[in-house]
Amino acid sequence: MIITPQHIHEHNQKAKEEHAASFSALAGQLDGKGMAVEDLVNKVASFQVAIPSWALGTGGTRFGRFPMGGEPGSLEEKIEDVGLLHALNRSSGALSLHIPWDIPEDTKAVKALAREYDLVFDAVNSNTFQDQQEQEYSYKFGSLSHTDKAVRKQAVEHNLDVIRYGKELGSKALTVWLADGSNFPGQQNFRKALQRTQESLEEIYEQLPDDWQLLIEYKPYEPNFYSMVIPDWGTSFLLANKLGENARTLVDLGHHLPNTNIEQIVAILSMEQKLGGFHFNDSKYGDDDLTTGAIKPYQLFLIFSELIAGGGAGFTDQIAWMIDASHNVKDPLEDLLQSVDAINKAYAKALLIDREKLAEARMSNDPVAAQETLQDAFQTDVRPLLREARIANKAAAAPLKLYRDLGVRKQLIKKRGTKSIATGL
Ligand code: PSV
Ligand code: MN
Ligand code: MN
Repeated sequence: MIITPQHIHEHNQKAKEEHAASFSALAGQLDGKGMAVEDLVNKVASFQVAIPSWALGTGGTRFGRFPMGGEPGSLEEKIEDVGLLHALNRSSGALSLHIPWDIPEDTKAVKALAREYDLVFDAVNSNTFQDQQEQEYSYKFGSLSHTDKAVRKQAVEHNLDVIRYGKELGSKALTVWLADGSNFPGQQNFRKALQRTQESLEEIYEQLPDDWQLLIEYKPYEPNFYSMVIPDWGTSFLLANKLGENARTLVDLGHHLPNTNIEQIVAILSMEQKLGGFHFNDSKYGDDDLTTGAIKPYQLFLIFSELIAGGGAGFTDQIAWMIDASHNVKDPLEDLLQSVDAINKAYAKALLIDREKLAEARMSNDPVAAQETLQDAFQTDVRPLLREARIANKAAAAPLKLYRDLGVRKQLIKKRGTKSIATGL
């Protein structure tokens, strides 16, 4: 065990005094505003974000990749890495698999190993955007939308296989992201491509277990640069509505054209009970997959504000939360710790919004008061609150610090070598 309860305990003992002072100052401030501090701590402490198996290695771009060593080479090692994160923050208790990058050979053993680290399996992801060696037909010109029925059938079958793996692991959702689309005007019949996609999704949906969700992810461009079959939330929402109650839209923060008002999309989807999943990351230009909260923390806060407004107390259990990021120059595990922290921060700050004041400001058409109300919450330093939640959960007061103090990456390199390569993009 790289991180033991003893490590956490010793680390927290050292942080105790400073933390007690900062938390009592914040608690006093919040209490004075009539907020139930204990309730806030409990909410933050129980919030869990899934870690994607493909974000545990160094990402890179199509120009190059600069691996840092100690990367997980097998599913078991990926579970170990997510276990490390969860031991440090107790907020990453789920793992999302991408098939066939992660084929569990012995699902029972894999499930048991995950249980040892207190992890469950979140949404399983299908992959019809790459050709696999043993596969009969190519996805070069699409998968679920392909003009050839045989290719569509192969892609449907793959999704059904993914559901089977997910069932054995205890997942409750299938995420479908399609790279299908076209690179040039005229190449594809938009209507027919969407119609065929819908029919293929219907075949998958028919086989979906009753207590599962089918999450439909959208993306405006890449890898196709003229059109994507599911380019936006409207198209995903349309498909989800046609399929039925258990089909929902998945919002990946990086899958929008610059300056899109994502919080408004979130508001509308959650109002319609069609927001099923989330892929957190941050971006400046496109699908940059940068650390969540690194570029636009205010946007993240506004998104959480809408989620809370729409979902009430139980909203955290109804949506599949996941990070979908890539790391070119950072240690992937450090990057993931930063992302989870930023997500918790945005969530905690959004919980601080004085909803009554905001409603009043809106009703009296007072944009100044509305902005002040949001800023009052956003400018609050919630770090002591997050720390308190972690300490209550027996996580590290400062996960990133403990990760570095223990030299986790060094230990992983020693165990796995400098040349290990993680599967995934
Ligand atoms: C596509 O850009 C995406 O966001 C989808 O969620 C894929 O499953 C994932 O990235 C693959 O890296
Ligand atoms: Mn994604
Ligand atoms: Mn993406």
